[in-house]
Amino acid sequence: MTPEILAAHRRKTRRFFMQCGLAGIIAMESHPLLGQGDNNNQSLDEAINGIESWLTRQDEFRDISRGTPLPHQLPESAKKEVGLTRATWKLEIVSDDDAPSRLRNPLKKQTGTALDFNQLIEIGKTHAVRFPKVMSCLNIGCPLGMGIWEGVPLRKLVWMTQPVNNLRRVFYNGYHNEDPSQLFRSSLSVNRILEDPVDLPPVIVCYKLNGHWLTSERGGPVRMVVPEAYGFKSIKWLNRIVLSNIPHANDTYAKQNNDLDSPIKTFCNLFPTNANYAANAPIALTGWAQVGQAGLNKVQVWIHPKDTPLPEGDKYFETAPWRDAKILGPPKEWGGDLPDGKIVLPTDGFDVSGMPEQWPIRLTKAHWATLHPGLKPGKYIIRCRTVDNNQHAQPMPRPFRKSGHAAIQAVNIVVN
Ligand SMILES: Nc1nc2c(c(=O)[nH]1)N[C@H]1C(S)=C(S)[C@@H](COP(=O)(O)O)O[C@H]1N2
Ligand SMILES: [Mo]
Repeated sequence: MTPEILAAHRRKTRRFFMQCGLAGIIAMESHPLLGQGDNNNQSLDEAINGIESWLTRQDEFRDISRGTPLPHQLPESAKKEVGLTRATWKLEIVSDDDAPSRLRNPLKKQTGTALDFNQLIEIGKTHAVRFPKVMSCLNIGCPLGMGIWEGVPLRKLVWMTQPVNNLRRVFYNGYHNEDPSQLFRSSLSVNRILEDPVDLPPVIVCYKLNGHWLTSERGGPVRMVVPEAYGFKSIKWLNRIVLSNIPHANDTYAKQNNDLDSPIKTFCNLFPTNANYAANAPIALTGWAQVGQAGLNKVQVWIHPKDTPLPEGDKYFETAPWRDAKILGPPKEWGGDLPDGKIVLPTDGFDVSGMPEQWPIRLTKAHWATLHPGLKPGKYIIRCRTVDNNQHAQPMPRPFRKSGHAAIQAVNIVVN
């Protein structure tokens, strides 16, 4: 690294570790910066400088929207009519006809008691919460975007209906062109809504992302956001919540063989690499890691000559000579088009000065970099993997494809 970049990185890293106390400083000193003794590598500097921002602008998320037409592409007049604007949005919270919960006060359009946007914002004035979360699709090997999501805990709205008994499951959907075949529904145990598991923020009815009103493409005016879950639980264009006595999940996503109860996994990828590298010159590599429920302890890289056999009987390459990469500290700028570039406080995981309480932050994204020693001419495969805070190396402890993508990535390169 050039002295300036190293200095800047040290400054921000020191500032960060001051917040963590002495243990953090020791951890940092004994965790040398990239490349052990090879701190003058321009290609590594360039790669690190080119890394995406930590937060994603709303319009730069990858979009997973269903519907014909896509609800966010309806003309403004149609959006107004169907309740997809802040001025016309209404949320119903009702009992399930087939497995009724007893509610003293269901919120219904018919009786004029459905919740509107102003009421939601009013509740938000005293009860809003914000937390960072990576939006990630169970079936896609790359996070869709990183945001700070803001909204009202769903339990506040559930309690407004004055439930009495027979309430075990809560399911919900968004606007779907009023066509039953387009319904995309998700569900939660009522217990997840009423009480948060240790360390997790509440499930929220969300109206802001990165400090701005939620855009139509991101599911605005209002979407559900479930902190620890894959994207399919975070229903967009939310307009109906059903309180039910069914004892099981009834998500639309179950129909495609997805495992509905899987929290997001820890796994990593490389940013696109060169196809060719010069022989005997260090190789700069960078990438991202999704920090799942079990946190992120390490990112590791292994470059294997293509014509050499892989370790036998070792499906997940546990015996391979993995090398630790460096997990980069908090960035100087958060990105994501935050108002004034600042984290709005309070936000879960950030202290009163707007600095992260821990790094990397669980259920978000982190970035990493490494300088791999130069190689002889030949064909190689680069692989990378995470190790979580329970010391499980990717794709363990939950390797099955349909509980969330976490396959070890393999990238071909040529050295000549
Ligand atoms: N109404 C509705 N909500 C939805 C979906 C959908 O198709 N319709 N897709 C879900 C899935 S599968 C994912 S991964 C996330 C993606 O969120 P994003 O489009 O904001 O990136 O939205 C979820 N919410
Ligand atoms: Mo998804």
